[in-house]
Amino acid sequence: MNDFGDNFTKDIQTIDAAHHWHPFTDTKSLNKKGARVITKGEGIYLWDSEGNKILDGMAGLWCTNLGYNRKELIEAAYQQLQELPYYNTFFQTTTTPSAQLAQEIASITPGDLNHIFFANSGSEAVDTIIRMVRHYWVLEGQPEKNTVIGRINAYHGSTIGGTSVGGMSGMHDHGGPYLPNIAHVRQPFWYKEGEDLPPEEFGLLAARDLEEKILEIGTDKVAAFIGEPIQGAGGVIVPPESYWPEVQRICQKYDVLLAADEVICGFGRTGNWFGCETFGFQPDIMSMAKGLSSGYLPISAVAVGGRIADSFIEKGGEFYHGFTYSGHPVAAAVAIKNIQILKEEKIIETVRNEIGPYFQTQLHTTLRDHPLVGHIEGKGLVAGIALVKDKKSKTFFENGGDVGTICRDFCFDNNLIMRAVGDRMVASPPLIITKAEIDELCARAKKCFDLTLEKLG
Ligand code: PXG
Repeated sequence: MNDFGDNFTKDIQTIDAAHHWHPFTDTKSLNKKGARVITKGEGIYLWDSEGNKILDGMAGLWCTNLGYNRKELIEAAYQQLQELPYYNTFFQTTTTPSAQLAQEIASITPGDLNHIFFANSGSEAVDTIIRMVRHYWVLEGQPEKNTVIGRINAYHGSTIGGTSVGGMSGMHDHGGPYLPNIAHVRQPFWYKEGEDLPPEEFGLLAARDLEEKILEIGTDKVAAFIGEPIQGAGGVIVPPESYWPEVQRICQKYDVLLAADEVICGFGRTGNWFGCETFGFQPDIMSMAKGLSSGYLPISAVAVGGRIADSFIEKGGEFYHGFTYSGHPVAAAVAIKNIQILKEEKIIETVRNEIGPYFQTQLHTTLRDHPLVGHIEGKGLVAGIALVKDKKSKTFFENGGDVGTICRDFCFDNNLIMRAVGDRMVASPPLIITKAEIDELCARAKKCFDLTLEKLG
């Protein structure tokens, strides 16, 4: 039985299987079992059509930072819908929310990232960065400085541009060939690729792979480097502290623009407004999405620093780029309210000083000694947990992501949402999570890790 009548779940699953093609999903196997129908959310919890209450340890897809059913966000959207549901910003017009949101974002971004270009998704923001940095060098009289460097195992979205600079080999196998003049360097994945070096030494080594690549391609040919402060979809890879300052030094030395993809790290996830602040570097340009509106409506932005913006404004004339919904007034109104709540309730300070450290400590306390857990890394309210075959000798499972998938499925069946990335379990709960809820998350995770171990025999 459920709240909706006996056949509700089945009926939705049937039409879903017949007509709804899901992203990143094996349709055949999903259709066999039927998708779980999510019907309601409140705080950090979701409910499905069977009445199960689920702890959302992923904040949707790393985005519902203020949790579900925040009345002020809903009210902001409703009011703006009544006032002006849509107007564009292409042809010499603006709207009040889009102008105000641009000002608001400029006030929270570090350095001189004061010019804000709006889009609707993280992927579009990344594509915008690719087009902007390449055109910047055209405006500066160096049209051949057009290679963009990303990293192996980075995720920057599913559009052609995002997939190209992203470093997921599986994605490159689908739908290519991808953009020319893109290169990839190694990731700062100390636990798996640290070569027995102390983390700080390995951080420098990983950064210097970028230097080698720039020199190999030619300093006059590299436009920009793009990276997530913490790789999210790649499994929550937290770089050693030496990594980002060294990347910044290298970019400055060779006059390569530095782009931060803050789609996951932005808006408090790591305990600061942006991940670049947590890791001590200043990008020339950054993308943001997800937490910008707490996922209530699709909106993303690119914050552009003075160097690039001034060149476009002074020399560029019209930049042929934009989206119908760039600066959508309803999404912008929600984002303004979202930022206001983050400020008024000091949520980011709380993540930095109290709830983030508590989350990391509790994860360690609960899971560190578990036979399956090789390593736990995280910052603020995001963490990655490596599952290993043998803890002492640090032996990884041969079969890639199978164990992660088993564990993820146990979580799902036990009303806890955690992501599996290969053999890494990932958590990224809403920023409003309480200490008691963190305890509950950890206890449920432990139970599911136990079930996984049991199943592996
Ligand atoms: N950059 C980063 C760093 C991201 O994490 C994007 C760009 C693309 O954003 P859009 O809004 O176009 O999806 C992302 C998105 C996962 C998962 O399973 C992660 C993302 C999206 C969907 C699933 O971890 N990140």
